Amino acid sequence: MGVVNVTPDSFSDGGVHLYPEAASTAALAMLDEGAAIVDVGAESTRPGSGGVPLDEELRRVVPVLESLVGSPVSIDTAKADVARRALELGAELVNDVTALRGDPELAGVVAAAGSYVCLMHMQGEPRTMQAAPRYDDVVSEVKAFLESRLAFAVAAGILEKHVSLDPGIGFGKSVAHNFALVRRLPELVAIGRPVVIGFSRKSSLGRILGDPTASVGSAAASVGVAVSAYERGAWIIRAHDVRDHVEALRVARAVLEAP
Ligand code: HH2
Repeated sequence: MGVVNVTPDSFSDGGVHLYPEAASTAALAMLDEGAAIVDVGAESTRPGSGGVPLDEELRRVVPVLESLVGSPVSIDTAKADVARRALELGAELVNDVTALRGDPELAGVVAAAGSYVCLMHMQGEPRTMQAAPRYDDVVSEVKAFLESRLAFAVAAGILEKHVSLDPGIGFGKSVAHNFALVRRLPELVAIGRPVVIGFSRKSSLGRILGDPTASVGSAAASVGVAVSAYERGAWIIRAHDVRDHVEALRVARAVLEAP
C-alpha cells in the first residue's frame, strides 16, 4: 500500500503532494513500482495534529481521487462524507485510523457500499497520544481492541471478509510498544483477518538507531521492519518508498517459498 498524503503537515512527507497533480503523479508512480493500492489521505494524524475541517479535506482529496479513477485506491479518512465521496469515485477500501469510532455514520457508509475497511488501533487521539502511552500488555490490549472493533463492524453490516486490522504503529505507543507489536504479530494474525502494518518512516525507527529526538525514520529502516513484519504474517505493508519495499518483500517471499 503506497502512501499519498495530500497534506501540508504530514510528519513523513508533508507538503510533497499538496497539489493534486503532484499527488496523482506520485500515486501512479507507486502503482507502477508495484504497489497493489494507493492510500490517499488529506488529514495528517501525526502526533500533535488537530484535524482538518470537512470542506478542506474534500477540497484536497477529491481532485486527486478524480484523477485516479480506474486505479486501486484506498481513502485514509475518519469522516463518513469523505469516505462516501471517495467510494463514489471508485475507492475500494476505507482506511480509518479511528476504527469506526470517529464518525458514527462511517460504518453505515462502508456497509452500504460493500467496500473494504481497515480498522486501526489508537490509544488517545493524535493531539495528545504520544504524551504518556501506557499498557499492561500492549499486544493483548491491542488484540482485544481489534477483536471488539471487528465485532462492531460486522454488527453494523460490514462483511467480515472485507475487514483488515492494524495495530496502529506510533498511535499512542512508545518505541518499545511498537517493536513488541511487530515481534508478537502472530498473536494479531491469529484473529483471522489480514493485518496491515504502517511502520514506514516512523520516528521509532530513527530512535532505535540512536537518535532520541528523531521525528522520522529512514527508508532502509522502514524496509527492515517491513520484512520482519511480513515474515511474522503481515498481509499489507503501508509504505512511502514503494519500489524499495516491493523489491525487499519479493525477495523475502522468495526465501519463504524456497524449497
Ligand atoms: N499511519 C499514518 C496514517 N494512516 N493508516 C493505517 N492503517 N496505519 C498506519 O500506520 C497509518 C495510517 C501516519 O503516517 P503518514 O500518513 O505517513 O503521516 P501523517 O498522518 O502525518 O499524514
